[in-house]
Amino acid sequence: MKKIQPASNPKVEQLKTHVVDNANQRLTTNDGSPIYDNNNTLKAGNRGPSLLQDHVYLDKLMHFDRERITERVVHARGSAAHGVLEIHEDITAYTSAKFLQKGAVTPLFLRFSTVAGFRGSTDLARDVRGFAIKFYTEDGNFDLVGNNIPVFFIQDAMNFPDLVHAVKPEPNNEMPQAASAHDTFWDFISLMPEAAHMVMWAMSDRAIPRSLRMMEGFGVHTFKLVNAEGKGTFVKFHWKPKLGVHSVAWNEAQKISGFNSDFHRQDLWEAIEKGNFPQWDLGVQLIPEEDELKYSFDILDVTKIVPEEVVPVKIIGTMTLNRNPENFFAETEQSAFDPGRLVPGIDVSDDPLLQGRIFSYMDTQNYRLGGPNFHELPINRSVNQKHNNQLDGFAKSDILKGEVSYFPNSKQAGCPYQAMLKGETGFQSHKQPVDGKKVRERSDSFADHFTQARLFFRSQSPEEQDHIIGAYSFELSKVTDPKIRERELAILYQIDEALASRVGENLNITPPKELDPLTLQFVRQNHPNYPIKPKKPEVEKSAALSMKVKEGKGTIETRKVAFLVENGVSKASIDALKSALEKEGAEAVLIGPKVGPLKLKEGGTTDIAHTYFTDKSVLYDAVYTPAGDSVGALKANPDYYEFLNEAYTHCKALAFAKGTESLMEKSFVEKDAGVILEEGGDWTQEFVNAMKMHRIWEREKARKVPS
Ligand code: HDD
Repeated sequence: MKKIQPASNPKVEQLKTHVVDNANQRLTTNDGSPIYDNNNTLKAGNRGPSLLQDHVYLDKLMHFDRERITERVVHARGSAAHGVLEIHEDITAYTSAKFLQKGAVTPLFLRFSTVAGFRGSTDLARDVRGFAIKFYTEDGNFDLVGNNIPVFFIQDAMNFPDLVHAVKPEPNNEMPQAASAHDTFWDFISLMPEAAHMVMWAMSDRAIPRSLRMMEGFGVHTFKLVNAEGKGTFVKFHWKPKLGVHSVAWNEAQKISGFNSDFHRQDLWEAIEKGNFPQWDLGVQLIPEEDELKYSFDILDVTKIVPEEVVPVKIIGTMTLNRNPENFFAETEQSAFDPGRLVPGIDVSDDPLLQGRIFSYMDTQNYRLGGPNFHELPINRSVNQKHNNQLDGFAKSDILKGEVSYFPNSKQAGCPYQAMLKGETGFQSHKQPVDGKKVRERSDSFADHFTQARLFFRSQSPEEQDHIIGAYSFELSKVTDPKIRERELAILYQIDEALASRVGENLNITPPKELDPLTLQFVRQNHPNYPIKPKKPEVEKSAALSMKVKEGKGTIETRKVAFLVENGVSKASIDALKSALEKEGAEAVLIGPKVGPLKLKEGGTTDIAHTYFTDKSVLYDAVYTPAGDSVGALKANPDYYEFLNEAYTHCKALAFAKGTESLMEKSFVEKDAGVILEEGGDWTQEFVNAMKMHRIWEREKARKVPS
């Protein structure tokens, strides 16, 4: 991975002016008065009652009592980092946006999130991941508030509060936390076939990423690029991770949630601290305005992708995350994203979900951050100084100079002036013709809910399909109302018969062949003539939708390999694999019986920071047993066997140094392509190659990976 030093940029410099460094400083009150004693309240006598005049205590407690703010109504759990976007292709023909011009380098802040859980919930929930980016461009902030899944559950913003109420913990008992596996979610979903496509993604391994650094990102909606002549081009934004797209198994995800619920947050933080800066390519799918109605699907319908085989993704730039926030609350928590933050050269399309979002985000930030001045918070400030006549409000920090705060004015020579008055461009909405009656209706071009869900399912490898079936079976088994299960199976039947019957088998239900009357009744509210014959799709399969690593394509950069050791382990045996892994950018982590020094066979000690008490195989990508006088202790260690067995079940690569093979006998590890023995040949390379495939999929026969 290319290690780029975090060069300074205008946003970094701006933030620096707000950073407070307490090193070598005296303690003060909030008003700067030096504090003499920070241990004792002011009392009438040292055993007497406290005094109300203790302004030092009042100052401290008044602030403490107000430390918490309202968490985000969705996407409350998040982790973020600073970075830059560099553009290396010329797309001036499509957009005048300055930050998308070849050679432009733009500072940005990216916040990843889960959707349903509260702020303190686990990172490994089965959920969509938010992928929200604020670009600090010279023309102001542009926010691309996307997800790691390219489609959405609903087509119209009117349904958003209902969707969120259905998936969040149920209102009577506030259960379950950060999980969609409950009645209300599936009740709603089984009445809304428009969600079928996105639910398929959410039931796939995409919803349990191995790392935030190994996820794709999508702008999701169709947006518009606008060039200097005012010509519009529809666009879909894609972020393609340099480390590939990878996930954990559901069984692992649930265990990781117990062993380290900050797994993704810590992984992102540590990668950046170590200089392993995560990178994504920025890709665009460009659709000429003339082609708006050309496809079998409607490009304004957010439940549809534009298959990459139909419109290729053109790579135009690279995003690098290269700096952790200085302070979680000030930056990550107070960051306020809004799809309505647009800059010249980019505009919204008529997608009714996108249109509805434009209101919701600004409104929620006003509430969550306590008033209309949230854009003056350091993390939200544009790098170009804003100039307008907006005044006052809670927590105003800009100090407007002079007596003029209105437009037009003559006292300040008409300033701040409108761009048009000086022949400058400024933000101009794309001049698209609009004609229509005011109606609350849904276009019938939005009525095909199953073709792309089928495309997704049929584009998956057999193992990925098994995981999807497992996920539906898990979630629907948690649903207590049998009618809801049946209603959902009727939807699955419309997508793919085999999918429906395999999930049905696990639930003891024969899938109904027709949609449930309640579901139909609901769909006909939007489409009175439903069912409407879908158009023939352009493609039946799309290779880009499968995450399975193509032979020879993988990388093991930043992957972590557990070296299982006990006293007496051989340093030479450790080093043999360690150096091979480090050459590939991976990391060897010794797991020993206790923290502190561990005796080496060759004499001397090595320091152990990770132990069998704290670290489990689910936190690692592969496992190695080095040789030495440690074999006896390993043989007697049940934690060692738990480690091996779990790594094996989760289809990870395992290596055994010469003399440790016998340890396999007491485990249920069986020799296969992913179990590498140190016996002649280039075993370290074989191990690296096995890891590059991410998982040893051949090992995964049905039910080998527990649900
Ligand atoms: Fe949303 C937050 C992504 C539809 C209303 N949304 C939020 C965040 C992400 C998304 C990544 C977290 C931003 C952050 O890190 O602070 N939302 C999406 C995507 C959608 C989508 C990709 C569909 C394509 N959202 C959507 C709709 C509405 C909202 C239709 C309402 C009409 N979303 C919100 C919100 C949130 C939010 C209530 C909660 C916290 C916040 O905005 O800042 O306004």
